[in-house]
Amino acid sequence: MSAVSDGRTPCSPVLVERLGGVGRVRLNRPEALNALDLATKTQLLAALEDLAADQGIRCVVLTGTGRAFCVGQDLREHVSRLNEVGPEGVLATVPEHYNPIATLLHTMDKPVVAAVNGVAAGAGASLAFLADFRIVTASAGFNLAFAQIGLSCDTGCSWTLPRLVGPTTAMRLLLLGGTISAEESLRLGIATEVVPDAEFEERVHDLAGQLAVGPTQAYAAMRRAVAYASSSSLSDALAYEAELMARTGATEDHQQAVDAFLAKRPAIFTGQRD
Ligand code: LHQ
Repeated sequence: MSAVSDGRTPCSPVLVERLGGVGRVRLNRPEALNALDLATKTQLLAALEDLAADQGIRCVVLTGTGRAFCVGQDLREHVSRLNEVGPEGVLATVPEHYNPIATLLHTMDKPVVAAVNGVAAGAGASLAFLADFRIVTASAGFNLAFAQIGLSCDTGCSWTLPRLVGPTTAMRLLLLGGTISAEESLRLGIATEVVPDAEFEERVHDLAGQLAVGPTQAYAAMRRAVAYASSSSLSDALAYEAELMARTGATEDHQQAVDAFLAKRPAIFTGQRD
């Protein structure tokens, strides 16, 4: 496990671990429920940039230390910054930090797993919504906390949440707030899986390991195709699918996988760009 800065700082707010093709980013301010202060946002963005660019990393896991996944913006820092620089200065963190973090999580060319180890609130919930999988421990929950502090929503949740749960439920969750349980998040389509607390780490490890030996280029293309199709016509989506099929059809992974299929042996994917 290494900190983003020098690999040795024990109290770094963001820890990064690379193991077997899995890059795990751990928000590490348990005393503040992994609230996002400036250092945490800066290091989270840097960690995601590193992992996105690292061809040896074929799956990214985002999780938290302690009893929370992430409770969004650090409101203590927010209030003191409001007093120092006013709303315009403090809200610049949205385009400066939250938006690039959201964009990276959504566009990196590898699968992203949110390992929701505890409560996810505000922008913390939004981060989880950007992942391909939300593995949620049974005692966790989600809270769209923005309205309770008189703010609109951010970090992409106006885009992700209605796509996950539909517009009616998205508006209920945003306007009324409150914590929804892991089980309700599963029923609503937010959680991919809810796992008993004792089995959570192992399930995340197994899933990330499975994704990290998968067809990374095909996974990347699927992420792009689904994102593109969500705001395009059918004919444009078909054209983009054709382009991506041509690209993935030219990979070594595809060639060896169809050979393996015909030879009735398991495929071994390298995930490399050809
Ligand atoms: C916190 C926080 C927190 C600091 C709990 N900060 N300390 C973008 C741009 C710029 C500005 C603003 O925002 C954004 C995006 C956003 O993310 S806005 C949304 C910010 N997040 C929230 O509003 C969530 C606030 N927290 C809560 O509603 C609750 O704490 C939840 C539902 C997450 C958990 O409830 P409990 O399990 O009952 O825990 P608690 O409320 O007792 O909190 C424990 C401690 O953590 C407590 O401190 P204390 O010193 O009393 O032990 C809280 O003050 C602190 N804490 N969230 N975001």
